[in-house]
Amino acid sequence: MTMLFRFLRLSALAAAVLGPFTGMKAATINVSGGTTYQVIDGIGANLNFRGWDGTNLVPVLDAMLDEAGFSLFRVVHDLSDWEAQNDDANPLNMNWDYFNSVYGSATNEFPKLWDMMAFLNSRGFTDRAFIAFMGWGPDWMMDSNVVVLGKRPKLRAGMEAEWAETIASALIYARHTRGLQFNLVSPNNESDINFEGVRMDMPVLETNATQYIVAMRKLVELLDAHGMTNLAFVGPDRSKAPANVGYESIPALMADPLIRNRMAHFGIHSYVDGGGYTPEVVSYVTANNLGPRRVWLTEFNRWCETCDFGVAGNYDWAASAQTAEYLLWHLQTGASAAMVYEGYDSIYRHHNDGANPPNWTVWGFWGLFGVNQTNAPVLTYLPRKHFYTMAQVSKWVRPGARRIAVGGGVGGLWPISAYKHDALGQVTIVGRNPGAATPLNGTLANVPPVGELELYYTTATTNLAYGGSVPVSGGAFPAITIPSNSVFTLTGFTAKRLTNGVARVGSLPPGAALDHYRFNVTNPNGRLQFEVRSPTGDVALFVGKTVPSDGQTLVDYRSDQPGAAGEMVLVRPVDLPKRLAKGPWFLSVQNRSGTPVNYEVQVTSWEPLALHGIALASGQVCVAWNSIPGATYLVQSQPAAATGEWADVAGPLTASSTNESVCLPLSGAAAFYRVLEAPNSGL
Ligand SMILES: [Ca+2]
Ligand SMILES: [Ca+2]
Repeated sequence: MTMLFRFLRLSALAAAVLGPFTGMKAATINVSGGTTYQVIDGIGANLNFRGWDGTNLVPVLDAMLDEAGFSLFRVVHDLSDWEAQNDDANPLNMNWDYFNSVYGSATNEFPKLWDMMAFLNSRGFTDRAFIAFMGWGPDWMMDSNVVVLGKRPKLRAGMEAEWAETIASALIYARHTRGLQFNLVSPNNESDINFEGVRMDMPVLETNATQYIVAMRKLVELLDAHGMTNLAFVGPDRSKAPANVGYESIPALMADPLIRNRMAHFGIHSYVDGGGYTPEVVSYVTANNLGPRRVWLTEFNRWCETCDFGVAGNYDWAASAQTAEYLLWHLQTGASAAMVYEGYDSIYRHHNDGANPPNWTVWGFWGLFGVNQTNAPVLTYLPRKHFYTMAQVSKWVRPGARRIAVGGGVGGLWPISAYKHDALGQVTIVGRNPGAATPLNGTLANVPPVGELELYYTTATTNLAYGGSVPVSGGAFPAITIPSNSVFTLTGFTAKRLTNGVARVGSLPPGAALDHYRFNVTNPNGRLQFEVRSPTGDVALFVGKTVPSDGQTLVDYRSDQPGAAGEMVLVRPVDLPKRLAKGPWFLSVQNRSGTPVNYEVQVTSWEPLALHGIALASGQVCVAWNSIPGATYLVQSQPAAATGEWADVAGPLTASSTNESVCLPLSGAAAFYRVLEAPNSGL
């Protein structure tokens, strides 16, 4: 990120923040789903590839996915100088002997980038994680007449195709050689200034950003020539206030048909309050009919003066609440996505420590997760408070949600915004209460028919706490107290409640219609069985933690047998992508047939799998365990002189009762036996 222009817009901010205050009193709001604004594409974080060592960041990413519900990641690589010598004299010909050695070498850092993307792919992030390239290029590609702090930050005239070859070759390697899945790229970070990306000529008014446009055209042509026609851009990811410099080069990008067709969304950066610079760019995009492209904050946060330069920032409650306020402002002024800078503290090579001569490899301390000790042999990370304030928004404002109108008297609750998600059957109100505890009541119109609103809140002393619920009746909800000095979320789902072990009957109209059910998990150590039984046609079962699945983008687990077969999903504490944990879990049934379907649905909470008998009888050993009817099991054995090698000795077998056993011939003097449950075993 950059420190430029961060103090702009403060006057506008003051007016916007002060306006809604009418003194601390009860708030009565009217949420109107009949007035809709932008659709939400996702909320998430920037993730620096350099921190990846294969395991240390897994708990951090787990928390982002499970606790905060992050749905969009910008995976950052710096620098952009890896083509240290030109691969050959022709930028249209990729010398793969050379590039393979760069991208496949265990001694350089690229494997970290590929492995991290592979991990995100494995967690279902195939089109919701994209690479962003930061920092300057190799010396030979850069302008030797522009030297700043001993570096060459600017692309040399005529080297646009070479820059494009560098970037394109990495993306081609990622997809074709590593088999990584991604559909977006952020090719050049903050190319309007020194060091943050490869700086390119951009005249003052930016409507004629010649070098940048030429370079982007070359990139499109190279990607097309290598079959990457479906890889689209998020950009331009500029550093500056768009109102002053022509809306972040968007006019120039959109004036070029080749680039225009590849622009997926407009990426902008903002480290100021009041939504800056989101309203200007949203207005420009709307006024010029540039949809379906939407405005994405590819970087945002409250400003931290020292965080780029190896010095920790301020992570106290007021500062942490600001991260959520900024996020709410961006959403409230029309942004469709926002990725915080950044997920965890990490090392960059394009920032310097400000000393003379500068050190260009410094820790950045912007993280939602703070590194415990930078010189530890294995880095560990702990969540900072702004992880939780941001989660108040990201956990419940889901991809596909649409922002809707909030009217009435918000009292001191500000900023505040509301969303509806028809496919999930959800309505959400999220906001900040900077003052005293405030009773909030109101009306809901033209939103999914939820039976109640549940309150979750984060304060200086608690994180994502449950604050009780209020019923929704006749389109109105009675007062519920919003805790003082909090970031809060009121959310409701149309999902019907399920009781442990009690079946419910449902029916679905033809097509892809969805029914949602909710089950509250109280035993996180056991196993949860989600079932659809006796469907009269083809159905699919989706299971989601925290929020229901829309059947497409929010699927944690699925069972999709062909025809009129039952469906079953088992979730255990060790299962991925979402481990069994306390709190609301959702089961969604989708009609996959062309006719109405009736079915029975049930959730059963089981005790952990355990052997409860092992006995010798007439030359055999009999092993018994507590089983789940319909689940499949493997019995394994190894000799008493434990080798660590388990061999299958029975199964897979499908249990028909809650107490299965097998008897096996004895082999050797003694042996170990164990029983495994096939993960997510279906009927
Ligand atoms: Ca080259
Ligand atoms: Ca070449």
